[in-house]
Amino acid sequence: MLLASLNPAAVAGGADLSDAVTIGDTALSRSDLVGAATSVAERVGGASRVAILATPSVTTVLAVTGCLIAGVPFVPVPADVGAAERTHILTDSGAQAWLGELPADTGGLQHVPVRLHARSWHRYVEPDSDAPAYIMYTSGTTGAPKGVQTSRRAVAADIDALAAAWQWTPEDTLVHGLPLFHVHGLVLGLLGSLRIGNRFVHTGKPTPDGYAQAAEKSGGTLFFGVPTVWSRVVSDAAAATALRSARLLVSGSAALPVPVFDRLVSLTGHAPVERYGSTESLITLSTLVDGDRRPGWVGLPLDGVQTRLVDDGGAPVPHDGETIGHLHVRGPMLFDGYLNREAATAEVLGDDGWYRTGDVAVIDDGGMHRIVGRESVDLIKTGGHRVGAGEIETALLGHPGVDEVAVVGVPDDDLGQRIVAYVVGDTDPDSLIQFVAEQLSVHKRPREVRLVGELPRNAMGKVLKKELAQWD
Ligand code: MCA
Ligand code: AMP
Repeated sequence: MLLASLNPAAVAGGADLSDAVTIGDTALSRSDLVGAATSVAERVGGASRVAILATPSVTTVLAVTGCLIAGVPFVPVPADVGAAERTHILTDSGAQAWLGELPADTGGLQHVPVRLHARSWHRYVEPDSDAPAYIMYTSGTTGAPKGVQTSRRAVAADIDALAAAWQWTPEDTLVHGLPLFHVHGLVLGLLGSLRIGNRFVHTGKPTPDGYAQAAEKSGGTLFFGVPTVWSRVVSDAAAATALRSARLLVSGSAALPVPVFDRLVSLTGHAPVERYGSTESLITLSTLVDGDRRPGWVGLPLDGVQTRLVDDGGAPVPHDGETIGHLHVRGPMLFDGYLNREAATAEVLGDDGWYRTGDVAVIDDGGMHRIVGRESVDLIKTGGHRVGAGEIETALLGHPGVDEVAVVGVPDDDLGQRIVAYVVGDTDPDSLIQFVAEQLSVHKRPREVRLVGELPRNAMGKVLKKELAQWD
């Protein structure tokens, strides 16, 4: 059973937990979860796909859980989604209804409410493990986001492999405040907890203070964060000190700067575990709770994972800790392709099961991996969010005051990279930032828009983005 801790027979037989999920001031017991989510399942059963506005709320938890009980694939929609992105996700996914919370504009879809106090004790047959669990939209280098189809088997395999790597057990209390529309917060944090059977505490936002309080008041043992979160934690000595009582701090979704790693060690007493993955592959590499946690390195292949490092011609490169190659991964947690995008799927996922990650890496002679960077400058990681430069450029070109545009990720101490748009045109920067926020997700807004006379281009007319990124 995918959500093993919610087995109705076991819960009815006494395996309840009064605070299985806590978000803000609301706690749900396991029997609340089973009863209310099964009632959701009854209302969505038979739908082919539903959209869930994935705010950090118990409504989202019940909506997601209900879909997994009924075997209805759900489409998590970013809580801060704008008009163009929402229309694309709804149209491309073919979602038939909004389940739970509603966005300001429903796009004409019907609404299925989630009722916190409704209960059903119907027993559903566990859906086939090959069936899709969800479709999650993620940005590529160009074009609109693609729907990543992930099976129930992949989710279960990834959580089990992480549980082995981190000695994650029902005794843990997992804390995070990350969005519930990405793999990190939703799949690892929430579904991981419902599979393993540990307490789950969501802090609303991943603030240092929220994490410190969850350590002190909720007895948090396992804390998840993107590097921006850890960087903010080490800037707040009191919050960092409160995390001394934790068992394990885990960082992922982007590179953790070595100075942040070192500061975490000195302030919290914990060397963070780093792990690496993507929306497409889920998590494939991690350092181990009882192994080497080396700053700047993301670890060893998880159970069932194989990796390979190849040069531009596809030939293997040596595992000497220095030679850089393209990283490919294979394992039971990989996605089943992009929805409606056969060609795009074939570009990254071979018939032999290898996924071309788009990351460049080195591997040492002990099998430890270090991510060196991305193949493309057009995929930006900002605060742990993956954002395609092309998607923002397309949005900006839709503004009447914009003639030409190039979007780049500029190194940023807090966010890893920050989004900067260079624009040729006649308009004011603030209105362009607002325009992007209305079209796409708010977190895709450029931090800065710089108006320029022309963009640097090569003889073929292609914008020299590497040069632009250094104009800072
Ligand atoms: C932001 N603000 C802006 C702009 N951008 N205001 C004007 N113009 C802008 N361009 C505002 C924000 O709305 C916010 O306002 C304030 O400035 C601070 O913003 P920010 O610095 O972004 O802080 P934040 O809102 O606190 O967000 C930082 C964050 C967030 C909490 C780290 O980026 C985050 O939740 N990241 C996690 C992403 C994640 O989960 N990734 C996993 C992907 P106000 O305070 O009023 O709101 S899954 C993945 O990668 C794979 C599978 C893996 O390996 O995990
Ligand atoms: P996303 O699709 O949001 O899932 O982003 C996946 C990408 O995030 C990967 O392809 C990497 O470029 C990056 N990433 C994830 N985890 C790490 C990590 N621990 N270190 C460096 N980069 C990472």
